[in-house]
Amino acid sequence: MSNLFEERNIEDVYDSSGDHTRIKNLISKFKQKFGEEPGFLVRAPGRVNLIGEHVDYCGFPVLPIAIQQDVVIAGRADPSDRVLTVSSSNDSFQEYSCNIRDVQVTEVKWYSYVLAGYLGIAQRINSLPPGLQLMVDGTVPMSAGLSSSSALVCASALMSALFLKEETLKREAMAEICAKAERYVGTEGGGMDQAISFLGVKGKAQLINFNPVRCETVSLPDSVTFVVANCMVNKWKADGTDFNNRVAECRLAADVIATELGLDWNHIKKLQPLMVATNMTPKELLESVEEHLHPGAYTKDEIMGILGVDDSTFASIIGKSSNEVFRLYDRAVHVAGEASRVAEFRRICDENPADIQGLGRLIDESHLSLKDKYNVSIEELDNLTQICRDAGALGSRLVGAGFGGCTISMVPKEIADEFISQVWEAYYKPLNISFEEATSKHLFVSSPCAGACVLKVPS
Ligand code: NG1
Repeated sequence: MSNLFEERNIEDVYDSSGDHTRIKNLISKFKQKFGEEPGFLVRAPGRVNLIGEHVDYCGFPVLPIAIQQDVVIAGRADPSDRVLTVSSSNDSFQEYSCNIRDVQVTEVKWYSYVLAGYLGIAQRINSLPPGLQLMVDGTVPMSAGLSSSSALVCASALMSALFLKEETLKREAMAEICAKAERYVGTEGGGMDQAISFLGVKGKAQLINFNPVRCETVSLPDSVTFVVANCMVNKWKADGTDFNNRVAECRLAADVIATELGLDWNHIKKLQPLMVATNMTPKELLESVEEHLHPGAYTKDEIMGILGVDDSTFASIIGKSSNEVFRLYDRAVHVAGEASRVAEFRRICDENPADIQGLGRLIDESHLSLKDKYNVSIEELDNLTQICRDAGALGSRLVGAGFGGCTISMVPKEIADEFISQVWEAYYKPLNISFEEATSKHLFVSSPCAGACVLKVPS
């Protein structure tokens, strides 16, 4: 993996001439607005997670790829050195500007993610980055489960680190800074998106472990390709509490099982550390979930009784959740099962890559569990995954947080074109979306790309 701060030629990063034109347009818009060329250009990609959904915040490994769609930020030092200006190449995004001493995230707006990246670096280095003039250009579909928000945070943090000349920061450290920083904006994510945005490798998937972040490169079978399809229902996750509720339920599940096993729940806040502390495998964790948690909902009083805590301690455990009842059993069954599926997926890729049917089965099982145990699917995602299976996908599932957004399907390479035609016919045509529009924005093959980098400003 290249040094994060080494400047790379646009031609070496992007294959398509469309992207070269896009970057040139960004530079000329930047010049129009700020009167000078940008000093730096940075890029951070979105991601598709192949398997391991809703397990990163429980501490379990995930298996994503970085994608071609990304956020590029052009930036130069603010002449007064006191002002941070965040603008977009897309005029429909409102510009934001403030004194650098007043940068804080108080609301969820598109630029809040840029502010979060800036603040993340400021906190880590214990020094404010200088005033900056920034212009953002993004191609990651928003609210689609492909991590447009994290791409913004990561690109902004990279730009801030560049201006502070903090060039010793490693990709792993940047991932951790950005995972923490994105929590200013509202969700309690586990760090997958920021990690793959910095640690993506061209042509490979990455098994990402947490605490601390570290990666193992995984080769995918040559005979398959991965196709992203958007169900066209947006989910703006920072607006709702659905996501944070799931995080709280997993935390409580770990605390209750730890207590039932005679451990101090205060020391075990996630399911993965619980598994490690008790020397269990993911399969044994599943057995433990079945033994120590009951199906159906837990009330707050019931959990407070088990843990022996008062209202205020309970409130501090559940953080940003607003739940009244907690489905600990179902959530923990999903997490333990999904953790096993990630391990099995990786094992097949390493030891028996011809078993593409086996990989497809794991992807389908993941979707079923996200639908029935984690309750993060919606009808449109279920229909679209079924259409994808009917069109020849070996496995298909929702990707990212769910509640809308995209699906990922694993498809034999030789039928990829036919697959895309059939999915368009069955899902997008009835929505009056033309084949050209669907395949340029909503339905596309996604190959693993490299992670974030600094781009050479073309002369
Ligand atoms: P997206 O798809 O970007 O909403 C979220 C979390 C991830 C992970 C997935 C579910 C953030 C920034 N991202 O992703 O960490 O938990 O859901 O696997 O909160």
